[in-house]
Amino acid sequence: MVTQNELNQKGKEAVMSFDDEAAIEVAEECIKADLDPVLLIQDGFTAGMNAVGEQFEKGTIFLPHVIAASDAMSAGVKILGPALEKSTSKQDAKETVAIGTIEGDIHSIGKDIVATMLKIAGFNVIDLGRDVPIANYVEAAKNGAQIIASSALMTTTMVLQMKLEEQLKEAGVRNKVKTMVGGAPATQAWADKIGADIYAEDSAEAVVKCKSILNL
Ligand code: B12
Repeated sequence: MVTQNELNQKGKEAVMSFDDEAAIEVAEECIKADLDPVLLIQDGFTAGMNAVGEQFEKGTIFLPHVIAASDAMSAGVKILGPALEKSTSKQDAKETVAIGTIEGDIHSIGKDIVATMLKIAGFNVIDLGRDVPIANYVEAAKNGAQIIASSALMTTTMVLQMKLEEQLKEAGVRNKVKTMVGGAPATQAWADKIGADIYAEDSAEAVVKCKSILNL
């Protein structure tokens, strides 16, 4: 029987070798062996994406490889959807989180994972998509979302998380919502600097902090 570590390693290798079919097989194996899908995503697929990112930075692989790796990861995560719902105790929070990747930024994998984990935790999640105009977040705030969450994967787009804070204030809705920021370049110091209410490093922390700030 495969162990969790072996499975995670296989997941990492599937992403690093841009292999959709292998990623799907690993995800199916995870379900069959009743292993933890969250660990497979975090320590398997995501570890693979990070390794691919490092190779991209060094210039040993190119953009089409990164696209192929992210496709493999998405294919695996898709299979894990139902298993994820079973693995986490579902709560009946009906609070709404509107989440999207900020304007100018099309990186969606991390945002999708955070959205999935929040949904599983019982939040009503409005996925605004990627390359989301600031006005759409403001609209979601006006329409009653309790938490406005933005993802930014580039130093050039994370500055728009600051613009989002400003535009929520200008629209007179900043005090009605909590804001949450995340994505690889974001940090707690960044959140403090721009006045965001929550920074979370990953999806698990995002769930804990969203519940905590809404006293759930
Ligand atoms: C995959 C990838 C892509 C894919 C994206 C596919 C997709 N559908 O998302 C593609 C190939 C399309 C792509 C394109 C580009 N990319 Co790119 N990409 C990456 C890569 C390798 C991995 C990102 C990823 O998915 N990681 C896996 C996920 C699971 O991790 P994550 O996103 O960090 O998410 C976790 C946490 O950050 C957090 N989180 C994420 N979002 C949120 C939101 C909230 C609210 C919270 C609380 C938490 C949270 O939780 C997640 C789960 O734990 C990174 C390198 C890296 N190591 O980050 C570069 C990287 C982000 N890309 C980069 C660049 C430059 C680009 C391009 C401009 C390349 C180009 N020359 O065209 C374009 C961008 C186009 C655009 N306008 O956006 C740079 C950014 C550099 C910078 N300035 O900061 C990086 C860092 C690579 C590099 N070192 O050069 N990219």
